[in-house]
Amino acid sequence: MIKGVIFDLDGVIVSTDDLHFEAWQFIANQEGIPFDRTINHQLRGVSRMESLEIILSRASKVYSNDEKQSLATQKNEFYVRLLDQLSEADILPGVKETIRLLKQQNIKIAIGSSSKNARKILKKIGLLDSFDAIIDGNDITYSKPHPEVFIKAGQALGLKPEQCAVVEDAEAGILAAKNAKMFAIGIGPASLSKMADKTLLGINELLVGQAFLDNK
Ligand code: G16
Ligand code: MG
Repeated sequence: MIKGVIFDLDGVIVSTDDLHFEAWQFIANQEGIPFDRTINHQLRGVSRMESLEIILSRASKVYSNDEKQSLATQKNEFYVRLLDQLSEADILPGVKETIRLLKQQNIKIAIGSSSKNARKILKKIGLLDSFDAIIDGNDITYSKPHPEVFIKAGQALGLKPEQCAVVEDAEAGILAAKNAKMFAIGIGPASLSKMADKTLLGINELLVGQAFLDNK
């Protein structure tokens, strides 16, 4: 029986993909490294430093750890400035209704995000106080597909893994949910995932017949 739903943030609650893209493109251009939306897609759900490594794998020069740290900081400063444009209007369709429905049914809800900017993003879109727990990039040592973020979110809700469902847009996140022994729901790009227990075209489908709740 599912008693809690853990939501990924970027790509599930709000789409910051384009903002990450713009910020990484600035770094890639500055360094003369090829970068496009296909490469950006590989960065979904992946931590900042791992994202940088993926981008630098196409560079002709070798970067020192200090240089990498500096690039990651520059990217984040650029990205955080872009986050200032976010508002409640950027909440993805169906999210607010889904939260309301789950609360009505006494289902606990949490955020399980790789982003160190998760609280800032939630504040900008007006959802900071909507969740029973928030576990983000500041709380974890290992990023998705490691299950740490979801295990900690489940614990913060006071629930066992089998009582939790995870909603994810990234393959790495679906794997993390399965590694946490939770029910994995893939939306958006992850709706193609073979590892997901259930796939939906959008979060609003969670409302339809409470599909996944009925299943468990
Ligand atoms: C998000 C994004 C990733 C990003 C990561 C780290 O994860 O999907 O593209 O690299 O956070 O973000 P930051 O640089 O803000 O710490 P999620 O798990 O919310 O999808
Ligand atoms: Mg995501």
